[in-house]
Amino acid sequence: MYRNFPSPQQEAQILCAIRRAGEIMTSALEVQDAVSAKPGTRNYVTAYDVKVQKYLFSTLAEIAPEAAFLGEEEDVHVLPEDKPCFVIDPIDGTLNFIRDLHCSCVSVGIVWGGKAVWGAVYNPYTKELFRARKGGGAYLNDQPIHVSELSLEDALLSVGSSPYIRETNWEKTFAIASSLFLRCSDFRRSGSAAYDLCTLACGRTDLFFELILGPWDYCAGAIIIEEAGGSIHQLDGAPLRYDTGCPVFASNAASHDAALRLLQEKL
Ligand code: LIP
Repeated sequence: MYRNFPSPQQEAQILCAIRRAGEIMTSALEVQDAVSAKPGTRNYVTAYDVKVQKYLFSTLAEIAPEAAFLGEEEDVHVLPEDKPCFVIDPIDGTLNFIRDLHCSCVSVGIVWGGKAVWGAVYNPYTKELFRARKGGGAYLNDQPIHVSELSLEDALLSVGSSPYIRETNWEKTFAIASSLFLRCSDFRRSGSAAYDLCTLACGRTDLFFELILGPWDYCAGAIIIEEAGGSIHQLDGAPLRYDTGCPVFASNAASHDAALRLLQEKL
């Protein structure tokens, strides 16, 4: 059922809308005057997060009226099982966006029957558009991408710090990061989980974990990693959930088992 959605025509229109959403981000003015707080520690949202989400919801509804929507900036998050659902983070890396760090992305995934079946992540600062369809491969700007073949000892680790609930997670986050850091080549913290998952999919990094993320953070990146030959699941090995947030571990094939063993020792 999912192989035919979105159709090639719909996909072209969706990707055009995602690029336009990126233009809304990069043309934003006075961002720091448009910031408000959300529940949690230093959890921010800007008027541009809301503007991009509204734009994508309305535009994609015209392109694919058969689909439902779940967006980070909604008050209530409901994932229907019986139809395709766009799962959207309008600006992933909001703090980076507020501080003009040029590492924020538009992330649009499609979940159908509880699985990610299509996804696109666009970094408008680097003009990098990552995309994948289940069974169709993964691409960066229409060029095929694949995870690296580096083992744990040569792996570059991306870490997510779950800052909004740092009080309950920081010790485990830093324990896992330290344990992996002592065995791999180094670690990075970009501030955008969606971008971290895509850099893993194209072989620039090799491992990623974050103790809690929303489905909008990882939905698109998950199908892109899977189609690029990598693996992504919860820290205990369970499949990702899209009806709620969950912990995320992603890897290339070569470093997966050794890294997961080290990580699970710290759970
Ligand atoms: C962010 C993620 C990041 C994570 C933050 C937040 P947001 O997404 O991309 O990796 O550490 O807690 O979830 O909130 O900027 O869309």
